[in-house]
Amino acid sequence: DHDTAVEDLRDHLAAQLTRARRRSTALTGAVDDHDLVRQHSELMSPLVWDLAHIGNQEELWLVRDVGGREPVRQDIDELYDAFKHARAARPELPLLGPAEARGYVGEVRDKVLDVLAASPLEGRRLLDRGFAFGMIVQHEQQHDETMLATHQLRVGPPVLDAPPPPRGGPVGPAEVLVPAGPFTMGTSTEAWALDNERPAHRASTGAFHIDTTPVTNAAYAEFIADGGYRDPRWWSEAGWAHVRAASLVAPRFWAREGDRWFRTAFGVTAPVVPDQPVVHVCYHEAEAYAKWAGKRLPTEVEWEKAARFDPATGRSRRYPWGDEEPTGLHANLGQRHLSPAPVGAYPAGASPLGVHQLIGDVWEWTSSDFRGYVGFEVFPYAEYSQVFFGPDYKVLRGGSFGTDEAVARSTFRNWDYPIRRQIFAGFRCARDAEPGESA
Ligand code: AVJ
Ligand code: FE
Repeated sequence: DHDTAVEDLRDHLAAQLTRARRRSTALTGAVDDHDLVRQHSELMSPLVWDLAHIGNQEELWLVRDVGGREPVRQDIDELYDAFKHARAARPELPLLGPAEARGYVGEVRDKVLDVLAASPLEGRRLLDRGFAFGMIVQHEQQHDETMLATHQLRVGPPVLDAPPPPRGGPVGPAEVLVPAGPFTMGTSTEAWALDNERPAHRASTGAFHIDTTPVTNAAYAEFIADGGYRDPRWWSEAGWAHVRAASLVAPRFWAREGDRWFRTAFGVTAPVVPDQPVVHVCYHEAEAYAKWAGKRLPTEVEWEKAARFDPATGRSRRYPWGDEEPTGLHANLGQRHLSPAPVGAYPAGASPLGVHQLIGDVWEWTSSDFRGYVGFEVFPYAEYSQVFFGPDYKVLRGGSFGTDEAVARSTFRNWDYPIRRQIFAGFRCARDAEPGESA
């Protein structure tokens, strides 16, 4: 009945908050105080900023707005407003120190669990199906992935640990044909979908082929060996300008020794694994590879159709494999492993058309700019999505090994500048079907 359903939702929300906090605690507890306050890269905040910012967002939305309680630390709002200070400037701010930051997030969390226990979880849109709590869970998990990227940029002995990913397996043909026609894109019913995923709407594509797997290290190394980084034919004008200005010769964290490539990940240097998806490439590199391969990147619409459309029923699924939540058999998510898994490692996660590893492993660059869908409405704040709409950002889809399952829906949209490589981004290719070619 209704009361039981509300109690179940409350338990679920508390469990998700606790799970996110366990991860934040592990990521910030793995290093000493010096490493917490240090800036490991101009592109990233000090880890201690992320930690207190997680607490501050939680305070703003759940303690003050939803709970209507007195502020815990109104005096620090400005320090942890991401729009007030660029990441590069954050180490110079009078931030909370490591012990203070831990105390602060703990105090906020205690109040939030109190607010949750008393909340009717209905009555205003922000509370509907626990949205505000879900938004804060996702906010924390997204910053946890950002902190994982900071760990990847950190220099020093390894501090994070995880079992290796499962072995690869057969994946069938290299590409599949997705039929032309409309499908339902986006969602109006996913409880925790963020504003930019809404509303559900009909979108259409022509017939296209899409790779059944992300592009592997082995395939990408062929592009390098073929002189891809030195040949302007493969690059857009902006891409060619960038590859020269930044002296790019290989994915970030790759180094050559003789004729072999090595890769450093989380403090461990090892030979590049041929059948793992390539990771830490920017949009320009993805686009150049695709052109070299005689293909192109998928649009965002094509990516979502490949990930959700079930030709047998005409329905859009929640995930490529169906409507059930991800498990460790479906996808490489949640920092369960510290690298992408070899292609074919998740046969249970394949789509109806046989496309593998759309969810998890690596974020996938699409050729689309980040824009609101027709019918987009800001909810609950413009600084989550709307202020980023426009031609400056490219959309990435699917989530990485560092993305939590609370975030990695097949409608979820990520975005970044086309030059960025510190995120866990790779790609897969697509191409138009020949005229007359049909499934
Ligand atoms: C959706 C990953 C681009 O980290 O900038 C975190 C998520 N928004 N805090 C980001 C986010 C506000 C966002 N991305
Ligand atoms: Fe944030």
